[in-house]
Amino acid sequence: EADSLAFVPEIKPGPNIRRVGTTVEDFEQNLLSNLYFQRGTTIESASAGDAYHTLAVTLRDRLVDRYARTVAAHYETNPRFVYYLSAEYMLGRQLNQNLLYTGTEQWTREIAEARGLSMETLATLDVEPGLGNGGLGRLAACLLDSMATLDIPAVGYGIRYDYGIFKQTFQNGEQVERPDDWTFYGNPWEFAAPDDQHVVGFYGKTESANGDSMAGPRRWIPSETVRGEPSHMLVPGYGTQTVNIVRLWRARASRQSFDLARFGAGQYGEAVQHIALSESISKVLYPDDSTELGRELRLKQQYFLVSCSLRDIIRRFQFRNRDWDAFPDKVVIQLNDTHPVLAIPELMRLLVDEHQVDWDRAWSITQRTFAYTCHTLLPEALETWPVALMERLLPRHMEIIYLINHVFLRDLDMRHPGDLRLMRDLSLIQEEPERRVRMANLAVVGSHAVNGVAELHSRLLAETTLRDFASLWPEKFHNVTNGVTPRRFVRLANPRLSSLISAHLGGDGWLTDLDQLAGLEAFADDNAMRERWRDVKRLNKVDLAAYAARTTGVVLDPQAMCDVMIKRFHEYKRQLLKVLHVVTLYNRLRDDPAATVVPRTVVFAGKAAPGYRAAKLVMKLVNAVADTVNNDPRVAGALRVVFLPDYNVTRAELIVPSADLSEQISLAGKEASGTGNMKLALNGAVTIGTLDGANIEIRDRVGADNFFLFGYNAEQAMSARRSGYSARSFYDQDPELRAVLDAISGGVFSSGDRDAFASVVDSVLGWDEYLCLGDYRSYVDCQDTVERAWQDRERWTSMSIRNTARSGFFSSDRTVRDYCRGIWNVEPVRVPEE
Ligand code: GPW
Repeated sequence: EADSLAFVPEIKPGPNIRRVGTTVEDFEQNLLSNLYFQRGTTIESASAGDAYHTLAVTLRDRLVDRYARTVAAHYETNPRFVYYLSAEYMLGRQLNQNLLYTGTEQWTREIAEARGLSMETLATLDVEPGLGNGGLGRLAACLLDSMATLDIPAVGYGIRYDYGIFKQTFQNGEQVERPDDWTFYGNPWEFAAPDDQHVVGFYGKTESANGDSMAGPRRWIPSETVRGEPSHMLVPGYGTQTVNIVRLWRARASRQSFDLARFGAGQYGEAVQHIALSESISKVLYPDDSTELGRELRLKQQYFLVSCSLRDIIRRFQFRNRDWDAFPDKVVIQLNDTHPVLAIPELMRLLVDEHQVDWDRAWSITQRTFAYTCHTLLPEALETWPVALMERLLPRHMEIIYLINHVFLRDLDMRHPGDLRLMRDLSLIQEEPERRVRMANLAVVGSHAVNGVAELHSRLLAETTLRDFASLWPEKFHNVTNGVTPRRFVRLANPRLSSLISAHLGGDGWLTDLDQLAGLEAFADDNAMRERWRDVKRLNKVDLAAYAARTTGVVLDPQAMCDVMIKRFHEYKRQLLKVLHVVTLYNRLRDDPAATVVPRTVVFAGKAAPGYRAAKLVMKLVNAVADTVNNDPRVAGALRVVFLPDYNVTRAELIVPSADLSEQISLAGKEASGTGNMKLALNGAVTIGTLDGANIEIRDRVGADNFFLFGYNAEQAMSARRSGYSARSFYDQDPELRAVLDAISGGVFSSGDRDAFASVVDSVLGWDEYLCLGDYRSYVDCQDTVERAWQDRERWTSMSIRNTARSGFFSSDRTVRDYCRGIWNVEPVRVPEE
């Protein structure tokens, strides 16, 4: 049994762990004591920031107590752990979550309000760590929440970026990015763990350590090193004692990096240059979502994450275990897309070169340890790295990848002799036009399980993108449909709806057993319930309207239908199709101001990758249309368009509860799953959507009557593209569509400037990968059906209730259970109260 301090993971269990009290008096005493000792101030001289910080660390103290017991239970049980590796986490604000999870919400409210501090002020001071781009990062956070809630021993590993996803502002309707210095005032939720640093190498050369085989052991002599310094945030489960952690690595220069001689010579910039260069690795999150941009620093980030995390995992393994063959029994590593796939050659390197495990045994351990989740079907999102870059940056890893490939292709040739096409397509190395490493192929070859994130996505992966792998190893391929945590996205985001649900279900058991929502079904046609359901929506819309007025000056009508499209801006998601619909409505109102239309508020929110010109121009068009529409008295009262800037988790929690209509209009076959679609349905929004991603499963469950379906299905979209899709013909044949495009290109939304949006119009009229015009008529007609449905208030409310009642499946608890049974083969470990 390893017992030296160096081997102790996190907290060592012991008899002297301090426990927090259980009464409101204890809690108040903890607050006062933390204010005094942590902030060095008294209640009389405390600022709002002092109060916030004190509350945060006091809640953290309560979680530490549970965490210590969790570590003790895990130590005792020595279970199989899930290690979730992800380049992104979108955790959202922590304060309200931790108040809820520690059951101290009411106490805090009383204590704060007695001193004239509102909970809203405290919440505003809580900063959201924006360490991700969109769905992939938020999914990681939902899975962490559900793993803790289900008592699954798990650690999330990621990068502690100094700057998270940029802050979005608008100038002249164009997105302007500002840095997100999220730790400017400090981060009370994290613990630094400087004793657990690891050294990470880059560049340099390899040499034989014993013999001359590439199968090792070999020595890698890096020419550059940085230190990875971890800190962790606590990840509590809801309604349980389990507290897991998410461990984030930060790059630090080695101690000798400051060049004192240069500083003495007055060369201040040069004196710190080396530090800045090393630390740039964790400086900033790449703001690109679902596109690959192939920058060297990005590859360094990926290896940095992987190298630190694997050493940490091995250290934790060795704390309780000796035999390498037991590694896969104690460790499963889930790869969140291809960003952390270098973990596969890295584990091989550590086993073969540093722990003297022979190649074949190491490979068996590696394959049994890893599982890979793919989150896309877009070819431009599949990562590949130039062989030349890999050889320079990670020479030993490149040797290992070659050897993995060699053995894999040799076995492939035994099963399919002489099939050169197959060899070329499945090789880990792409040859043309330049030699590159295919990270998805490496992931599939090195893992025992591969999964897509919705049924359609998993099917299309197996039929298209990964077809040959799926026929080679059918048993490797799984589907695990995504989910979202009901704690954050219903209970915390929508307290009014939560109370109403609990009142009708006789308690809040649904928060950890979301299928219980089915019990609402009985009230779907109940007049009193419908009345209260509408009241909740209306009050939520009043809150949203207040926020919109304060931040954008746009005045919203809480009686109007709230039609929301909130997600990253991407051509495949087709915000442009939504704009075409808005302009259609605008044209109809201008042509006939007496037309009876359903009053509608269209809410957009989302960021675009800073270099994604097409998406940014669509964004500018949204703002231009909003401006024109909102300032035209002829449509006042009927149509409002608002773009809420800086979409993030906090903003989602504000918008989702107010939504009546959820826009999920990606071209079928392009959106892997979607998770915003689930959050909105759970909060009683009715979806208008295509048969894409998880929309299909949502429609299957809520019922075709409670879902507005339009557009091509995935097969039709593929064959339309193959058989020469002609956007022109739609333009020629549909006068309403023609009027819309003519208005945009004629300068109606750009003060007469015909050039402003010419390229947007050209992109849908020419070769449009996303078939916007092909789906236009079907979409607009479907929106007309939506309006007729809205006019029957009672029927709409019943639809809304049924959407909530039938969406229990989309809890991330169910997702985690699916992973546990189908892929991880892990068991919960119960943490005792005392
Ligand atoms: F391209 N997703 C994302 F697959 O948010 F890597 N960022 C990404 O870079 C990728 C996927 C990647 C999203 C998918 O677009 C969305 O459909 C899915 O619901 C989400 O990942 C979680 O699985």
